[in-house]
Order: sequence, then C-alpha cells, then structure tokens
Amino acid sequence: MPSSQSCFWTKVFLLYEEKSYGRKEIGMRHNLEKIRDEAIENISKVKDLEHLERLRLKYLGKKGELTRILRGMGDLPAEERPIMGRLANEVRTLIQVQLDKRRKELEEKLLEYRLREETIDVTVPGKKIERGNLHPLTSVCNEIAAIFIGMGFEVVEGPDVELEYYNFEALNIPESHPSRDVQDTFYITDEILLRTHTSPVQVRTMEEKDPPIKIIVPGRVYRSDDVDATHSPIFHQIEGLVVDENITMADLKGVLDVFVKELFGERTQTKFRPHYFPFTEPSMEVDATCVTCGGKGCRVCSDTGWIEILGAGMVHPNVLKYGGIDPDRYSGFAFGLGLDRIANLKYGIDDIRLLYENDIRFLRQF
Ligand code: 2U9
Repeated sequence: MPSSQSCFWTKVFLLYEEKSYGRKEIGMRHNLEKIRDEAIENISKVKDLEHLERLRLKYLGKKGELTRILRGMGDLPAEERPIMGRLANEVRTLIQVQLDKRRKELEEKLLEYRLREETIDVTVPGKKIERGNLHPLTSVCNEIAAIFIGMGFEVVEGPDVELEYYNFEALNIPESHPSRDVQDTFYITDEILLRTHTSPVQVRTMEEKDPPIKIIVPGRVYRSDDVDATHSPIFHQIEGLVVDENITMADLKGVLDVFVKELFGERTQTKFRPHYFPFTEPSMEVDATCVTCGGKGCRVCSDTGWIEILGAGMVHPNVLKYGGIDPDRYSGFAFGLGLDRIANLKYGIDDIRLLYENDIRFLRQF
C-alpha cells in the first residue's frame, strides 16, 4: 500500500478512536499494547534465566516500563482511570504468566543439561596416580641418620656456600695445604667458596654450643673434579662429631662398629687402619668386610675381602681451640663418610654418574 494511503487510514482510525476515548487514553492504551507485545516476544526468545530476570525488571520492576505508564494514570479523566487500570493489570498479569512459563521451561532445560553433563560414570576406571620414590641417596642418608639418631646423635645442617675460614683454617688446614689449591674447590670470592666437606658445620656448632656435643651433619659438598665413574664435582657426605669430657678412641671404635653392623648386617666386621687427616690426630680409615662377598674376595673388594667405608679420628686439639673448646678439659672424635659410595655399595651401583643423571628408568628401581 502506498505510504500516503497508509497515512490516510491511520488518521481515520485515530480520529475514530479519539472520538470514543480521548487522546491521552489512546496514547496510553497504545503504549500498554506495545509493551505487552514486545514483552511477549522478548520473553519467548530469551535463552537463560539471567536474561529473563532482566526482562522482568524491564517490564514489571519498580522502575519498569509498566510502572512508568501507570504513573501517568493521574492525568486521565477520572472515569477513564478504572478502564485503563484494568487494562494495565491485564497486561501485567499476562507478562507475569509468560515470565513464569518461560522460567519453568528454562529451569527444566537447565536441569536436563546438568543431569546430562554432570553425570558421573562410576564404572570408568580411575586415573592412575603415579607414586614416586625416594632417590637412593636420600634413602641411604635417612637410613644412616636413623642409626646415629638411635645412638643419641642430633642432625645439624649448615650452608653450602662457606667462608674459607670455616672450610679450611678452623679445621687446621693452613694456607700451604694442598687441599687449599684452587683446583680443589670452587671459589666465589677469595674468602667465599663452596664447601669441600660438611666439617664447617661442626666448627660452627662448637662455637655456638658447649659440650656435650653429639651430632651428625649430612649435606652436599663440592670439589673441582672431572666427572668419571667414581668422581663427581658434587657429592654427599655425612660427618659426625662427639665432644665431651673423657672421650677416647674406644668410644670412636664402639660407635663406628655398631654403625657398620647396623648398616651392613650383624656379621660385618670392622678394621681400623692408621691414616692422616689434618683435623684429627690420630686419624684412621675404617674398612668393613665386603658387603658383596662377605670377606671371601670379589670384584667389588678387589679380592681383598675389605671395603673402605669411613674416615675417622680424635679431633685435633687445634680444631677444638678454633671451636672455642678447651682441649685440656674436653676431647672428641669425628668421622666422615661419602654417601654416594655407600649408596653404590648398598645398591650395587657401579657408576656415580647414575646418581646425578635423573634418568627415571634408573631411579624407579629403588
Ligand atoms: C671437625 C673435626 C673433625 C671429619 C672427618 C673424615 C675423617 C673423612 C672423608 C670420608 C669420605 C671425606 O667424603 S669423603 O671423601 N672424611 O675421612 N672426616 S674425620 O672430621 C672433623 C670434622 C669436623 C670440627
């Protein structure tokens, strides 16, 4: 239909309406019908409950469109108000009914979705949780620590990055000693280095604590060695220190004999050979009957029947003095063992590099 014609008929209709209802009433009726139709359409299209609530507020809320129109009722002639009021209530009820209907539909859909998506199939096999295991060095360290704790020792730890003083001087290792060679450790500055043994922790403990001292010190240590099957620039030690009145070599031998028997078995025998360390006097190395052949002789013990396990000795009086302990009143013994070597002996590992490569196929075996 041409627009001029459409305009014409609209005007005729409006004139007719104006005659029977009055201009304001017509406007209000139109607005209500418009709101009604728009609301019904929007409600039918809405896809979720959140949107639906927004529509409820838009049309029926306190600041909603219907409320706005109802406010305008005061301008109507008194006789028209009940008619318009009724119409507005009808529209409100209609919109409310549509909202309720749609809410129910959407809630049902949501429930259906949840039931479908959130079902748990209890028959599906569970995901296998991979259980790790301790590194062989950690296991051996724990085992050794437990033996000494059983004999009344305390576990003490200290810094890997040390002062040269604690690593060398306080351990009776003078400037001219070969283990001071820069080739032997990693220097950070002239006075700071990576510790070559855990012994500095014992010196620090002597400084801090009066005897009796009965400690073991596990930890990582460093030496400037090239890597091969028996050497690594990083390795691990457990050292021990006992200081009290009347400590003798009998105590040292008794403690280490008990230790070796607990670690390798009751039938294991020990042998104490004279040796030299700058921090102990006298010093010795401790052998145990071979863990592999029991003393008969095999490849592991180079057919000697003995394997070297520990170094030990009576603490040098100079070292006690460096630790602030009076050597005329107190004496002590100390020992040290290489954890990597013990782990290798216990588990039959023939190459130290395996302990540091973190190959899961190797580590899983322990
Ligand atoms: C203080 C006094 C004395 C610690 C000791 C050893 C002997 C020893 C080696 C074993 C294998 C090092 O890892 S290894 O190469 N250690 O033989 N260590 S006595 O003596 C001390 C420590 C601290 C204050």
